[in-house]
Amino acid sequence: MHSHGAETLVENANRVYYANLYAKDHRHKTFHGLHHQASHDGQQLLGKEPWWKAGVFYQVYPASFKDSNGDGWGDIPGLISKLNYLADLGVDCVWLSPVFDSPQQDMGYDVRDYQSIYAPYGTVEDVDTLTSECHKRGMKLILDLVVNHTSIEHIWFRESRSSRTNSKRNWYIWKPPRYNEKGERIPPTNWRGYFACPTWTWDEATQEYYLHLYAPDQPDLNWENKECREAIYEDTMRFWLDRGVDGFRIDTVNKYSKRTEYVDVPVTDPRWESQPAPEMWCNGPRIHEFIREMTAQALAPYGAVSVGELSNMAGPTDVLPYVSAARRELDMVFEFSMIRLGTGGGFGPKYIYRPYTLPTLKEHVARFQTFIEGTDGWTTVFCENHDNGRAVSRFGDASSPGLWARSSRVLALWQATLTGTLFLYQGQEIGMVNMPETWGIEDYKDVESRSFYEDALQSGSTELRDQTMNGLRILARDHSRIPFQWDGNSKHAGFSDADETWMRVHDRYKDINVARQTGDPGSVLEFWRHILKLRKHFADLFVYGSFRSREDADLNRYVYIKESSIDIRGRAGVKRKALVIMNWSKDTQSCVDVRAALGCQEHEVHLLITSLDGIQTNGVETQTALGPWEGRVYLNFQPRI
Ligand code: TEU
Repeated sequence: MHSHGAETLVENANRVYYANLYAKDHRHKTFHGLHHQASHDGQQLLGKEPWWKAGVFYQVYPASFKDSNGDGWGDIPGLISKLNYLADLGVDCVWLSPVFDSPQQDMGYDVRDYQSIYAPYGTVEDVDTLTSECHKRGMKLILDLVVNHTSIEHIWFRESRSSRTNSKRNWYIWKPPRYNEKGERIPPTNWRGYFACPTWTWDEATQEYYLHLYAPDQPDLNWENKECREAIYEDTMRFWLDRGVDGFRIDTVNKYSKRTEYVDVPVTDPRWESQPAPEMWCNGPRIHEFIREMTAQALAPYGAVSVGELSNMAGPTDVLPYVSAARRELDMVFEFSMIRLGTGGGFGPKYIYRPYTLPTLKEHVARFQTFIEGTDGWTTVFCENHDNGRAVSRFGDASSPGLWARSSRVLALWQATLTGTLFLYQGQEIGMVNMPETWGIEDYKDVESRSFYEDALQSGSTELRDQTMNGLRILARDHSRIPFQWDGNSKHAGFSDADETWMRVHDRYKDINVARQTGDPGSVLEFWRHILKLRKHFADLFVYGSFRSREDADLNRYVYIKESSIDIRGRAGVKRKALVIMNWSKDTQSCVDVRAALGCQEHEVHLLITSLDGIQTNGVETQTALGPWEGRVYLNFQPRI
């Protein structure tokens, strides 16, 4: 326990600390914020490391961010008009989801032309302006590279399907039909793809099937074909890097190399004719060769940053080769085991909700926090993107009165204290929540949601239909795709002044929006802004520190230690440490023994932050119980600013 005197000392130190930090924030704001300064306590590491490790990435979903021309779709000029907002938040790099010309069967993940822009988003020149406007503000820009497949309308596919002898026939994967014992034509294999349909579509004109892991409108490119690979490097990557973008988020990066034997997989789900077969296309025999070639030929010459999307990974040993620096494959990857929690698997039962407990979540996080230790690999931190429900609705408490903001701040504290490169998804910083439960299937626009729902309807089982709808209400990709909430007074939450927007604006926009939260120190937005600064300031702990979980089996408390490679000033051999303790429940929970956890004396413990009222830390002792959805960070040293 604190003696009264020591407690006052700690409180005073904290008060002075925050006063200084805030004064500094305001001074620095004029030149783009504290996060761009690299000369702080604990930031010695930053000089040696590439910018993207401690950089904060922010994903923009262009259709829903900001509409500048009143057509109900977001656009690039709209995004440009909000770049100051992103710079002020502490963003270092904008990741823009696909804006290329596309028939929009899968929201631009079906590209018709890599070198032009879907007209409602703007033009190639708008992307150039976006790049330079980002650069002016000290931010980078990465685009979304979708090169596992194209749209069915891409010229390459139109040529490929034009005849069996066309020179681009082998740029896609074509196979002859099989016939069953009744003499009926059946697909080359029994594989089921990601959007609740078989992976093969019959082409009447040329009498063969083509492969598509996603929708029938998204035929897979054949990476086995060298000319095709070269065209991908030239027409997609070099084209945009030559124009000045800083790199790519690379879609479905571990699916380019398919297993070469096209054979049936065992029946694991007898409800469907086609069966999940990710082992036939994930991490295939030539995948590392392809990625190394791509990096060597198209990315490395430009110093481009890359973050690849991996799915269906067995575990860290499979992930490491992709991100080991010596192998020169990818800078970073997204590994999905945590973000998939609650789903019933990627294929048939994806939207049959599967409850899980906090220890399971902790286990996934710990695995992908620690797997890089002692290696030359790197990891990423994220809990939202355009393919998942909102984090506060899934992991926090979006609906109990009073707990939405508290749990949103705890999730911010969690993300901002984890090791790796941090990715934020638009709206996460204001605690945007899932679509209201009262909205019906007609408000879900996503091809995946629609396909799974349709599939459930076709099964004739009302139970399956209801279960699917229930799962969609929690997990659907649509939740993250509704318009961004800028303010509570304007039409469509300030997103657009069109009569109608492409997706409905959330009913709660009057409560949850940027204008309302700006300048309110207890708001989710200001908490994010603040904690991102702390993350940078204590980068040795939060970005680069080693991760040790504690209380693994605790169902409500989430506790871990981050340890720096740097000694406490003046105490050789004693490492700087942070203890993160969060209450992930609506009930009060006891605190852990902070002193013992940090292995130091009581007077050496410093409370860095509590999520309770944003930055207000006064009066919190190390032994005080944690209120509902409260998180704290303690240090074993006196922080300096
Ligand atoms: O997603 C790839 C993917 O396989 C999944 O992670 C995705 O979440 C899907 O829902 C699986 O069921 C990428 C894009 O992020 C996604 O938006 C696209 O639909 C997909 O590729 C196809 O391009």
